[in-house]
Amino acid sequence: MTENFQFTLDKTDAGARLGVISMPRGEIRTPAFMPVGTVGTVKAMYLEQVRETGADIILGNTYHLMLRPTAERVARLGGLHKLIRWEHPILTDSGGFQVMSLSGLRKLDEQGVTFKSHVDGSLHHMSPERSIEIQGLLGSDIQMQLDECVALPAEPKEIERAMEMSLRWAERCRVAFGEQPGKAMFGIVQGGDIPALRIRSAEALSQLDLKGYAVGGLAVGEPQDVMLRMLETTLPVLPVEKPRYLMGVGTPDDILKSVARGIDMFDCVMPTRSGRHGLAFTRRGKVNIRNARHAEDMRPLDEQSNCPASREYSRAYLHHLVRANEALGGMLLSWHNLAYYQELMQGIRKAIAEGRFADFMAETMEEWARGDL
Ligand code: PRF
Repeated sequence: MTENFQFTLDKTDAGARLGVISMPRGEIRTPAFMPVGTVGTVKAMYLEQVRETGADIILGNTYHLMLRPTAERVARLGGLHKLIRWEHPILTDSGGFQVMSLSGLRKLDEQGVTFKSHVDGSLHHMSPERSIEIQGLLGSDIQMQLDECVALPAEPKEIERAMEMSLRWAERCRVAFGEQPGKAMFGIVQGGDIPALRIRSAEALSQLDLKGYAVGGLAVGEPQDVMLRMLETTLPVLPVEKPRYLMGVGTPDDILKSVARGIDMFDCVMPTRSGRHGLAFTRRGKVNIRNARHAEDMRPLDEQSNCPASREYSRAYLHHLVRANEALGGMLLSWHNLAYYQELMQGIRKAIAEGRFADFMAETMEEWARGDL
């Protein structure tokens, strides 16, 4: 544990990086997967369970929490960590991405973004400075700059305009954040699917000497090979000694291939959202538990797992719960999926440490391809 935010890169193997982020609230072993706790809850999970699966950090959302229960109220209640009972690090997304995907009526210009709440229709304005202020009120350990993410496909001019504005917002966020020992603000690379714009964004952000860098604007409608090519273009431009976070990604396959290109951190709703819809991620690929073939199968999802949801509950029972729309079905499958994602990250870290990441990746993908037991 350290007083300051610190990233130690321990080893690189076949493009993959093994490291540790140390900060006052704890250590984050990288490559790391961050479960998404949008409104102050990792949906359908107790945070004790989330921790037990191996999560070192969770994600919260500025957009949702500013609308309800509001940042000022969270601050009066002692901060997000205390309110939700999670003493480990929390990363908060800045709000821009969620405004664009969730709120109605929005206007975006140099000053920031004006939008209508999806909760009660009220009007709100968020500038880069206000986003940082809110993330501070929440007590977030890793705060993200406000940015504009353009969905793909998009016109090059539009991608360039959003990327350049995101750079100006990064500078404003850096000033607003100031010096906060033990906390960090990350910049976000934009630039869509255009290599020259990705490079321009990564170079300009590197000049700001931030504590870490995210790659945004990917997994927004482009094919996986385009996403991976953008990582290959972007990551060599970023400083090696800073953590790199790929926002909103992804499937286990996306994660493995992105780790191979040098990504250190991920977040995604996929394990929890898919779990609530009856989809399980396993060592043997995806399993749709709603499928009739599970109706009388008394085997668990994975008898080798450490997670009780994976090891002790039958597929027949999970199938029944999900079909009957019972809350427990979503709870057990979210638990199983988060455990699987953390088991994957643990396997990745161990493989890098032992210098066999390339073999681990090939074997893992082979096992997914073999299909369900
Ligand atoms: N920007 C921010 N949050 C994000 C994204 C982004 O580009 C993405 C894109 N995959 C997910 N979450 N601020």
